[in-house]
Amino acid sequence: VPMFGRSVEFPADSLPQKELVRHIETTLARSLYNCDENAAYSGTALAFRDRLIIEWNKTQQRQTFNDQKRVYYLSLEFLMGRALDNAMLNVGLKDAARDGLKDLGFRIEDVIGQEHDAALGNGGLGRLAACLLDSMATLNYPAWGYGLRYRYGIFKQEIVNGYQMEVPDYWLDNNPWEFPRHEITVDIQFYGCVRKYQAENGKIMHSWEDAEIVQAVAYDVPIPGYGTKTTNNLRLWSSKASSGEFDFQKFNAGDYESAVADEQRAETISAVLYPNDNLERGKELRLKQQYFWCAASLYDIVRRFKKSKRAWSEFPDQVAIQLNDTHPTLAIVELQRILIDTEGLEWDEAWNIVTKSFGYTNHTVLPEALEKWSVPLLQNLLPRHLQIIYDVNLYFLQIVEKRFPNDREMLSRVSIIEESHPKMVRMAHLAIIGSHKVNGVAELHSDLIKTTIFKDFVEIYGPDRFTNVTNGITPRRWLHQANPRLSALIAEKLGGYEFLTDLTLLDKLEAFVDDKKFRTEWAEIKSANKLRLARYIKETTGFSVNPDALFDVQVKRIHEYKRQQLNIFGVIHRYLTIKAMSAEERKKVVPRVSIFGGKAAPGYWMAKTVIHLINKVSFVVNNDADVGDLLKVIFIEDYNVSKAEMICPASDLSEHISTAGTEASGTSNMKFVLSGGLIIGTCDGANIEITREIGEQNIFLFGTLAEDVEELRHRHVYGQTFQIDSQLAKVFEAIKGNMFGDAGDFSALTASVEQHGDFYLVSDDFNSYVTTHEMVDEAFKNREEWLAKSITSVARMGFFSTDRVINEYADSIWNVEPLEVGKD
Ligand code: 26V
Repeated sequence: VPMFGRSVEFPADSLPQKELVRHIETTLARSLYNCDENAAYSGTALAFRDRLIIEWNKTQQRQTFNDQKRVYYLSLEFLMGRALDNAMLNVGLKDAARDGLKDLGFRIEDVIGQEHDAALGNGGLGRLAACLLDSMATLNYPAWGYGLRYRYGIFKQEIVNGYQMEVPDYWLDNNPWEFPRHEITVDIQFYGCVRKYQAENGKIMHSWEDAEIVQAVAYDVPIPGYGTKTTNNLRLWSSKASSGEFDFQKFNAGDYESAVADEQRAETISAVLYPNDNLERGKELRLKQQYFWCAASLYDIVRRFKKSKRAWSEFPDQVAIQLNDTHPTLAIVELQRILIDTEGLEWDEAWNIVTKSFGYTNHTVLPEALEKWSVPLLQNLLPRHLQIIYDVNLYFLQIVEKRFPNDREMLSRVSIIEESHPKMVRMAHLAIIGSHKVNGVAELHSDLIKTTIFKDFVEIYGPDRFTNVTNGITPRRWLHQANPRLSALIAEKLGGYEFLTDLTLLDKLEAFVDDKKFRTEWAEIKSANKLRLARYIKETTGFSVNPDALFDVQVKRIHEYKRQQLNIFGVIHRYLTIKAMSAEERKKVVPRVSIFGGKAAPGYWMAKTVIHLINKVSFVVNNDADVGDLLKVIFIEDYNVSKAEMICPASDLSEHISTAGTEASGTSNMKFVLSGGLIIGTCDGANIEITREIGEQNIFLFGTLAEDVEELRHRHVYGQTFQIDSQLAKVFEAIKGNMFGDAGDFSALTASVEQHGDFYLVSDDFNSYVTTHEMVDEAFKNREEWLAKSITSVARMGFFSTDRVINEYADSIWNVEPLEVGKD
């Protein structure tokens, strides 16, 4: 089946092999005789990089020349994973590279496997940003990503004696995918004070003085689109000591030590990605990161706009800035500051430009994740910004007061400033007030923010400021790259790979659901993917798993709201049930492999305890010969993007079981279904829309509904007695009886349910969870039915492409048009 790609356009004498050999011999200065897999990787990457650069330059030239509205996606996280396979797919010529490498004695998969993941993100939010970049390039939108170039990405997880250990992820050496732009730098100010002065025209102005300066240096990463020449830019900022007068003087004065210390302090800003996901800690360094990156990006955006010599009023017609959560909210304040303090605009004129330019995406309703910065901290670090925030708040509250006279409660609820000790700046309020659109990431989530955390703002601004854009995933990485055989089988049936750029075409697969041969091929691909995972599990954990067993997977960040504890309690229940069975009964049991993976934030004790319990259960169950193949429990170390690419295609069932109303969307649910896995899930996030699309007969839903959560929680705390589910009580007895090692290690987990109000409703949902798993077993016994569900589900997943997502943002929030490269 012919692929998209551009191979036809390259002359035959410049095939990858020739180029990669040239790079190995000249760029890397290595002989082919001592070329190892790593050198083969570097040579291949450089060969493909050459192709990308040409189109990247062309794209940038054309976008500059055309000078139409651009999108700027500001995100503190871009969880890109590996780049080579993606570059091969988008440039074309992967087959030629495979042959060339084989000639040299390498398997292309092994060479691709040499690349270190670019892991500049925690989880869903960062990976979403990466999928959106892929779709923006594929759809030819003139778009830039802006982020931080962390020296250390998310830590590497090692499991030692069942405990998580964190190892630094130093990933920058020999990264062929980034281009340092030492000539593109921005001086960023911190601390100092504000001076008022009278300008020549008599106007009172403000200047920010005596600030410390840190330099931002741009590093660019090409983002190729698929089936197009568009190659967009991801600009990551790295911090460096500014080589100003100051340290020069120190140097000359012989104060070498302190000059070096200053340098290190500056470099610390972009040193490390904060590994918390959904937990705000209010650390000064994190605030520095945020401002450093916002200010550098804004300077860059404004500089580009000013080149076109347009009037400031045209800024929102040229620039759309999307805020990925509240992390970049200071960009709103920074633009206002530039416009009034440096460009001399009037407040109202400036503020009008600002609000028209920004859009804000909310990714969580968890109160502990909502960012707040203390006023004293801001006062010290960004004195001028704090003044502007107070002014924004003043004008905003005046408007609110007019609309809702005498409602002091309302004023204090919506104020940007929380009147606590110390006072706090509520970043979400600032983001809403400074943007023209606010969106959630799945229907339920977008409804929830309108009726709970942002309810007052709906009353103030009306419902039109709030909208929904349901998340998606890029089918290039999550179908074609991760599951090439499934992609090829689909292409064969559909007569081409057009579905990779129009995922709704998958619906044509439904015509083949009853096709016996097709079903067999479908099943064979799933088996092969499971076999590969089984081999990986054997290699990395030493445990043998039966590849014919039902593979039940939960991989995602470990968090109480995601309820891995519910899963492992369910596994223990299954273990106890099997142990109590007669030999005859055991014959009817569907063999299972329960697979877990995910990182806990280093300071999140409860999450670490969950990891510990999973590993202890794994040890006990897997070594229990009496249970054998009927149940195995696996914890996969260091779950990341490239492991997800191997794991998702190998699942029969995956778990998306958050307490209803807590998971904003979830995106791995989509990845699993798109690879033919079924899911067990709660009515939460995008599970609800997945159900609507694929049909409720094709998904295993269970548990409390979001609308009932609050009352149950209230009852747990204030009700007569708290009755724990009887089956769960047996699980707790086993834990307390030291079945999985010292029960004291896990007392926080059982106490959370029994004594601390079971906030996540583990006990309430336990029975329906277990019962639903029994239905899964029954369904799995009927192989043909199961396959029909699998195929039908994939066929109906067209909606969940980030291509659809990007078109929605472009139409309803950004108002930008695509621009094709290579066309006039
Ligand atoms: C928040 C914070 C708080 C401050 C410390 C560092 C930090 C780092 C990340 C976050 C983001 C939390 C929000 C988040 O990751 N949301 C996830 O977004 C996904 C994409 O929209 C969505 O699928 C998940 O359901 C949602 O949990």
